[in-house]
Order: sequence, then structure tokens, then C-alpha cells
Amino acid sequence: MGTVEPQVATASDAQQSQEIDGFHLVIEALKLNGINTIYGLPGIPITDLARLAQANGMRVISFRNEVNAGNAAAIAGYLTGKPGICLTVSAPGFLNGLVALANATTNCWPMILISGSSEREIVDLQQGDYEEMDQLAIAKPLCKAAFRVLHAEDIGVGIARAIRAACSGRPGGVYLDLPARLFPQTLPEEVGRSTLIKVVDPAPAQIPAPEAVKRALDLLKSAKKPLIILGKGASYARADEEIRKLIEKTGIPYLPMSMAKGLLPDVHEQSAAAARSFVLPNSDVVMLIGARLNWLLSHGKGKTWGASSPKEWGKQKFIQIDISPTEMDSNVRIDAPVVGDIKSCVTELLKGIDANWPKPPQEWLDAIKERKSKNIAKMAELLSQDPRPMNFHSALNVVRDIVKANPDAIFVNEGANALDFARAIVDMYKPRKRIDVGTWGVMGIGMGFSVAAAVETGERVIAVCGDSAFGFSAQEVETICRYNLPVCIVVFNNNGVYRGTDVNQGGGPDPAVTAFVKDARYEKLMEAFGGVGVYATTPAELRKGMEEALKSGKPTLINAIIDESAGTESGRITHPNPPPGGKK
Ligand code: ADP
Ligand code: TPW
Repeated sequence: MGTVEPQVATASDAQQSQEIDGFHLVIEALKLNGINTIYGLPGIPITDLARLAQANGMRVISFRNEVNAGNAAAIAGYLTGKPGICLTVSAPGFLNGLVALANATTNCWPMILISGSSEREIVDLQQGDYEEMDQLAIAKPLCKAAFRVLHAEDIGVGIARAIRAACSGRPGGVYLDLPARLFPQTLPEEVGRSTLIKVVDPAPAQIPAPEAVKRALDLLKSAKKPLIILGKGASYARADEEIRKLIEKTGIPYLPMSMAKGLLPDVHEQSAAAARSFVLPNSDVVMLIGARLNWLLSHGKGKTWGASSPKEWGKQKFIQIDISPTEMDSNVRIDAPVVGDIKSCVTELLKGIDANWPKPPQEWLDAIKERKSKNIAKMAELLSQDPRPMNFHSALNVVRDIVKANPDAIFVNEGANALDFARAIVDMYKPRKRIDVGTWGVMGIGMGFSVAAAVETGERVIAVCGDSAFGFSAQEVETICRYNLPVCIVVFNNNGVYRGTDVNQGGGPDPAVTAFVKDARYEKLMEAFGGVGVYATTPAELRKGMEEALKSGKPTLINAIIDESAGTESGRITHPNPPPGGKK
């Protein structure tokens, strides 16, 4: 391998002489592996790769900024289980895409960032090539794996390795560096095609050890106050039926993490979501399925878990099902680790759960039920109010109804208050329908996720975004219009980050750091590109706008005017901004 000299040839020369070039080998290698969509942004040296991909039947979605193309690829990976592809130009385009690649890796989603790059000889001697950058070295620490292909005959291996690295074990982001000089290299057509690899079983099942399964079952059976927590790894694993059976056969209450909402319908009677702050500190045995004990679960200790001092840590016993063995004991002791893929693990657990399985003590179930009813009644009271201007609750009450009436639609959600309240208020009814800011709480996923959700699923998309969050990817409204995607964006406009009421504490003429232009007309952005813009100041206007958008499938942006004083700092996050003055 590695002996073919680079040739100076164009794509069309190669075809005439029964040769195949690097461009076509990359495209054929992707297609051979069932990858038919590329999210990217063209430019040197990958413009022709994108053109030829389109010419050869791939769907190529061109964005206005690579960050959004990258986010689209990342969520395409989550939604399909196949790596989402993002294609970028060298250096600056690559760096934009890298943000999303790092985010995909953090969230355990399969994605491949393919970037063109400058010539190795010049980059390594730092002689100042066009968009020079040692991209492979920069990508490596930020993703799961990184590869470079220098010779056309290695393209098949490069893409196969990238697919395997992205999908197998704990999924993640992979960087694939394709220098400009690779693309025009040619090989005899037959030789070239023979080097391509169709990856067999890219995400092999990982069966858990029988003793690990037994340990977990024994512990679960002994519980007096058991709880199951479902994370987005459980949604990703597509073990929907097995998980439903596990929950219903054991009768154990469960909590869905944000993107696991809908894995079972949120209205399921065993859902303890409305009693979260009761079940976490009071449970005795907790089974985590595809959820990490990171900040989103307060690291499994502290006040949230009823264990304020280190002495009390481990008050709960934990069972954890995860494909990554090193996830175990990352925050607190895991008493029964079950390492394997979720489908295999839950299937094995189900074998030990028969009709004689003891239901959780009624006292525990009643206590949860009581808490739930109280909190649901409190929420219903808030949702029934109809203030002017709208607040988060009255606007989300409309969104909640619309999502209920359109359970197949994908719900994209970002912001602080717009996120936290929507998570609590908007019920999901089917698996993998809610996609949001994920593990990092990253703003700016809105439009990239919306585009990919529409492209990959063919369903309607509802995106509820805070006005700050929306601004990060707002330029992709043009992309949504260009591809005529059925996306209904609802911007919760409260004139700023968190809220719009802050004032400059120095008293100068500049606005406060969190304040935006008052009463900005975001809907005109959509109208500028031929979509439908709606200005909504009442729930009735919001409802009408959303209903029409879902009916017509036309790109729509609803500027929903929210009371600028309604939001709280950082939403309801458990990690507030550190306060000034050294106070704890
Ligand atoms: P959440 O944010 O919803 O709590 P996390 O992203 O923290 O979820 O956790 C997802 C976990 O799921 C990761 O630890 C990952 O290793 C695991 N995971 C992903 N896919 C699978 C799978 N197919 N089988 C087992 N574990 C998986
Ligand atoms: C990439 C920090 C967290 S939440 C937020 C920012 C800027 C915006 C909140 O205001 P928004 O929502 O969207 O108007 P709402 O409903 O509260 O009014 N940069 C990145 N990610 C994060 N998380 C931030 C900054 C942040």
C-alpha cells in the first residue's frame, strides 16, 4: 500500500480512461456503506467532491456555516444509528465543523467529519500553504478517533475505519483528513473498486457476562424503593420494546432524561418525571440505562440524592447498564455494573424476570403517586393562566397541545428557560422525537438539528428556541427555505439571554450584556427567504401559526413574544453562574 504516485488529473479525465479517481472512490465507499447524505459547506478543496456526490445520487445539504452542518451530521447519527457525515474545507471550515464533532463525541453520537486539507509537505514544514493547518493533530484530542488517507487505494480502508470507530462500542465523532492531492489520484477502475470495504456489522452486539446480569437482578429484586433512569443512550440503542417490557414487567417507576422522553410515552403511569425531586433522594436501588452520572444527575450524590456529606455517598445502590466499562464508578460506586449493549443487556435481564417478580412495595408507589398528582395539579394551575404578555407557561401550553396532536413530529429544543420549561411541560409520546442541547447544554444546535431531523425522518419538525439560542444558527433559515423543509421554528422572544430586563451596571450607554434589541422582528428573517413569518403575542395567535405550519409543511418562523421579565438566570439549571463576591 502507499505506492501510487499522485497524478494530476480531473474527474472527467479519469472516467474517460476507465480509471477511477479519489473523488469517486470516496463517494462510492460511502454509498457502499449505506451513507447517502452529506451535510457540508463547499470550497477548496472539496467543492468537486460535493458536486460529484450530488451528481452520483447522494443528498448533499449545503449550509451557511459549518457549525450547523456539523450539528446536522451529529444528530443525523443519533436519529439513524449510522454516522452522520459533515464535509468541510481546510482550516477555518474544519475548525467550525470540529465544534460539532467534539459535541457529538461528548454526547456519544456517531459522526464523521471529513475535511479537505492542505499538502502535508508544506504543512509539516509550516511553509504557509493555503489554509494551512495540522488538522489531524488538532482533531485527535477532541474526538474518538482520527485518520488521514494519503493514497487513493487506502480510501476504502480509511472510510471503513471511520465508520467502525464512530459506531462500535460507545459511539462518537471521528475525523477523516483527506488532503487535496488525494482526490485526483487515479487507479484502474476495477482495482479501485476492489479496495472498497462494505463494513460488516459496524456496531457488534456486546453480550453482558451472565454473572453481571445475575448480580444486577439480585440487587434489583432486593430493592424496597427501586428506580430506573433512562438516558439518551437507551433511546439511541433502539431497544424500545425490550425497555418497555423491563419497565412494565418489574413495575418499577422510571425517570427519563431529557432526550429519553418519549421512549415510553411521558403520560405512562410508571413515569416518575413529575416527582423527580422526591424519587432521587428517596430511592434505594437505582438502575441506570444509557445515562451517565454526570452533572445532569448531580453526579449521583449531594442534596439531590439525599446524601450531603461524603459519608452518605453510596446511600443508593447503583446498577448501571452501559457499553463503556470505564463509565462504571466514575462518580460513585457502581454496585452492579452490566457492561454490554443495551439491547443485549435488557434482553438478558428480561430472562430473569418472570410473572413471580415481586412488584415494588405499594408504599413506595403510593408515595410517588401522591407527589406526582400534587405537582401535576400545580403545573395545571400555572398552565391555565393567560397573562399578557405571554409567559413561558402559557406559550408552552400551546406547544404541548400541538406536540400531542403531532406525536410523530421531531421536537428540537434549545435555550435556558425555553429549554427547561419545555422539558417539564411538553410531553413526548414516541422514542427519539425530542432532540436538544445534550450533555454540554450547547446553544446553537437549533437549525442544524432541524434540518437533519427533516431530512433524515421526513417528518414535520417543531423547533422551540430561546431568542439567544436561535441567534447562534439563525442564518440557516435560508437553508430551510432553500430545501423547502417542513420546519416550524418558534422563537421565544423575551429580548435577551435568560430575560430582557437587565441594565448596564456601569450606567453607561451600552446595553446590558444579556439584553438584545427590544421587540426584534425575527419572523421577517423567514419572510426574507420566502417562508412564512408569524408575529404572535397571544396563545391563540401562536396556536394558529403552529397549526398552519404543521398542516402546510411550509418553512415557518413564529416570533412568540414572551414577557421580558419572565425568565430566570440560567433557567432551572443545577449549575448556576457563580455569584460575584466569592459567595457560595
Ligand atoms: P443522558 O444525557 O440522557 O443522561 P448520557 O449521554 O449521559 O445520557 O449517557 C449515554 C450513555 O449511553 C453513555 O454512557 C454511552 O456509553 C451509553 N450508550 C450509548 N449507546 C449505547 C448502547 N447501544 N448500549 C449501551 N450503552 C450505550
Ligand atoms: C455555545 C451559555 C446558556 S443558555 C444561553 C446561553 C448564551 C441562552 C439563554 O437565552 P435564550 O433562552 O436562548 O434566549 P431563555 O428562554 O432563557 O430566554 N454559548 C454556547 N453554549 C452555551 N450554553 C452558552 C453560550 C448560554
